Amino acid sequence: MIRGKFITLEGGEGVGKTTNLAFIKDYLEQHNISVVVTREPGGTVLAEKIRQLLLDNKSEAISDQAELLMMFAARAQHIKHVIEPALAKGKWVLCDRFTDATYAYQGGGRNMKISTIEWLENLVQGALRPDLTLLLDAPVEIGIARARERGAFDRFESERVSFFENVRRAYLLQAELYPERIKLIKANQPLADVQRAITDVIRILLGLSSLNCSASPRLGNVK
Ligand code: T5A
Repeated sequence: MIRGKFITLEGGEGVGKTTNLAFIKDYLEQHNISVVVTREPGGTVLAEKIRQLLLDNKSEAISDQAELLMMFAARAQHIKHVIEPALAKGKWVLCDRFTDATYAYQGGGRNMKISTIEWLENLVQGALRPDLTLLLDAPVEIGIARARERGAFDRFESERVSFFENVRRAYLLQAELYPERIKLIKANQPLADVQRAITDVIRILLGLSSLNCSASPRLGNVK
């Protein structure tokens, strides 16, 4: 059995991860690939309960340490019960956020030590890393405006703009550190153009194209 591929979608609030996850799933299925779609925090019964606790903006104040550990507790369940079994069966796993979100939100947003995140990443994931990460990037105000249209904000969405600017910076730093894995997609363009850029990247992963794609990990002119 050939192990499946692990693809993650990342980016700030409202950049279009959920929208494009459905698009990628359809595209892969058209190429006869069996896909498991999942998300973080979440993906198992227990991890979804942890998600509810993390997103509830009426709960008691959650300390930064507790938030970080809850993210990795949910991730440990998710990897054991969903991600690893699917990959082992040859399925491709398409995940809405993964550990790059922890580097961005808890590292960049909450200013938690990167070495602590790395330690937890190694503990919980072992050698597991995504084969491909699509980082949807847009100016913070665009993502927040899109998310606002959906209604009430959750605990993260209620943060200040400076928090999201730090999150965005941390995501872009991740892309700079791992240019082979993380492909930057400009998300502040019409959806059809976003999806064309995504398709270019996925085609390379499928071995359908080796041409230079329109998405680029380079960080110039990201506005
Ligand atoms: N978190 C998560 C951490 O802090 N640490 C971690 O380790 C992890 C894993 C999870 C929260 O948890 C935090 C980060 C998050 O705050 P979430 O629901 O996964 O929350 O994340 P959100 O960003 O809140 O998800 P959203 O659903 O808000 O954003 P999406 O999925 O990026 O956006 P989407 O697809 O729902 O699109 C939003 C709107 O924009 C439109 C869509 O139609 C939709 O209406 N849209 C476009 N409009 C115009 N042009 C385009 N190109 C468009 N693309 C989408």
